[in-house]
Amino acid sequence: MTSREAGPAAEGTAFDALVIGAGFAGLYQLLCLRDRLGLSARVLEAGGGVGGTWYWNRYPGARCDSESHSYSYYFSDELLRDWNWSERYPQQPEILRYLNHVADRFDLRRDIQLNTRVAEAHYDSADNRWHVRTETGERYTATFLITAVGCLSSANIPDIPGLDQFAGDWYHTGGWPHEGVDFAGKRVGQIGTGSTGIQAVPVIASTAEHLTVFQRTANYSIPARNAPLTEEFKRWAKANAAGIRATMRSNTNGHPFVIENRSAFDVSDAERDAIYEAAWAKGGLQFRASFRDLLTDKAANDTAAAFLREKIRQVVQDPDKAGILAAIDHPFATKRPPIDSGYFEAFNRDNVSLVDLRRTPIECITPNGIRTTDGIEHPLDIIVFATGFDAMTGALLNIDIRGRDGLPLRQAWEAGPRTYLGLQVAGFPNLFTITGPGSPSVLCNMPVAIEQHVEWIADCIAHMRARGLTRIEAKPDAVGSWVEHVNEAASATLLPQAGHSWYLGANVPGKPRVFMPYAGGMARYREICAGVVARGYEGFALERFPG
Ligand code: NA7
Repeated sequence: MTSREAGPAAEGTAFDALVIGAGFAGLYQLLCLRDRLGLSARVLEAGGGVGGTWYWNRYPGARCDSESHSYSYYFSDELLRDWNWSERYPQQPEILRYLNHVADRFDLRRDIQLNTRVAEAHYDSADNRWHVRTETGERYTATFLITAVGCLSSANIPDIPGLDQFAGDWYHTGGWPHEGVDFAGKRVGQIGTGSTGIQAVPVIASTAEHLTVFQRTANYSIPARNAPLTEEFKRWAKANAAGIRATMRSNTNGHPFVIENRSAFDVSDAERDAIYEAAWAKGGLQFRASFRDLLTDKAANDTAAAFLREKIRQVVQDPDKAGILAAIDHPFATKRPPIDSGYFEAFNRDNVSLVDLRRTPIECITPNGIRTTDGIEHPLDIIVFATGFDAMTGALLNIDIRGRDGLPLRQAWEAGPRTYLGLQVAGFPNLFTITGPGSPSVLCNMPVAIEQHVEWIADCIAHMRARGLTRIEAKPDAVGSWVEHVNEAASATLLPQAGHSWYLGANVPGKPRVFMPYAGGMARYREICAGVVARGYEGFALERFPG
């Protein structure tokens, strides 16, 4: 901790608001509450620095999949003018520098307490306050409790027998050592081929003696075509910030591109191929914007899937490896679509091998490596778990959050998360969950989703204070209708067809299978939230306490 950040406050200090987490969401929430509303607010952050996801995820190749000029706050024109991104897709250290710059520029650090993990947060209806205890025993209270804990922050480390016997070192990508890991001369095994694993493979392969990739589910990936930003592009992005902001706020996924308004079947086979070739050459997530129906019509999706499988076969020279990598079992983009910098090409290296866990699952970890069910022991010095996260609910449920009458959030969500707008949970007054389950969050460019939630929450609190109201709580029937709507929105797409995706919670054994993010699109969601406000916070009970 540097001296610039806040130390622990006096025992029992009463704040207007406590915010958990100092990533994109927590930083901006603090700014809104403190500087725009004049509240006493404090951020409690488990990490030793600000940055959230970007503080923890320092694995080799860690990079954002959103283009840098869109992976930015858009609330401040001055901030947009000041900051210069260097690459099309920013690397983790650059994003961390950006978030530190934001913390300094807006003088946020004095209200951020680092190295402070929240252990419990209990609502007491007798005083209408949240009573928060940290792992180190400090106690604070607040009228409003706002979670800014991120959607992908609770590591999923699979329970593979024998891990405790492993004689080498092992790491999860989401908790990477700050001093880095030296792979030189090492035999490395990587489990997991999601967005993270796909970024890590080429970088680890370039320094390790040998890399063995353990693939359970084959994945599509589009080349990122990352490159330094030209001066011309930087000038254009600054000059057109208002237009970029408008595009990001008016489309489905919060990215700075528009989804084409044509069906994959409005064009001939040759035209479609040419469109995919151009999108492949351009690179990035925009590939899925080639046609409007890729996520709603299986036949349309099949055309993209076939194109991408063929690309894998063209790139990967060894037909066995190519076959394993191209054996993808779900429609394109129904799991989070990765983008890469040389992923498939890495399998052409002599020092990279591939194990198909569908054919030969992992049996156990031995002191010397990983043994698969064919009896082969793959000798390893280092195991990298690129195995993802207990997404969207894990970080919330890791805190002992209790609402009215001591109801644990874990119990309220036993059958899966139930929220109103992803913002509030019935029975948990004055608790706001930024990018919570039931909001677009991970289906959107995150800073866009975060800014909308943070501003909605700040406006809501301002509305309450202006009227002397001190308690807001989602009504159970509003939660019921919203959960139904979230399910309908998912069912209108192909997204639920990837039966083992983390969108569904299917990557964590025992987790209820519920499609968690709102698939109705960010623009539509923004309108719904605005409509709720226009109708006097429809679906919420607002009260003055004591009454
Ligand atoms: P993901 O997308 O959840 O990927 C995790 C990968 O790890 C995926 O390939 C999993 O296979 C694999 N996995 C998980 N558990 C196991 C076990 N027990 N055995 C073998 N393989 C396993 O996480 P990422 O970190 O890549 O990406 C998370 C998000 O961060 C990403 O989508 C971006 O939004 C940023 P599976 O597919 O479950 O068969």
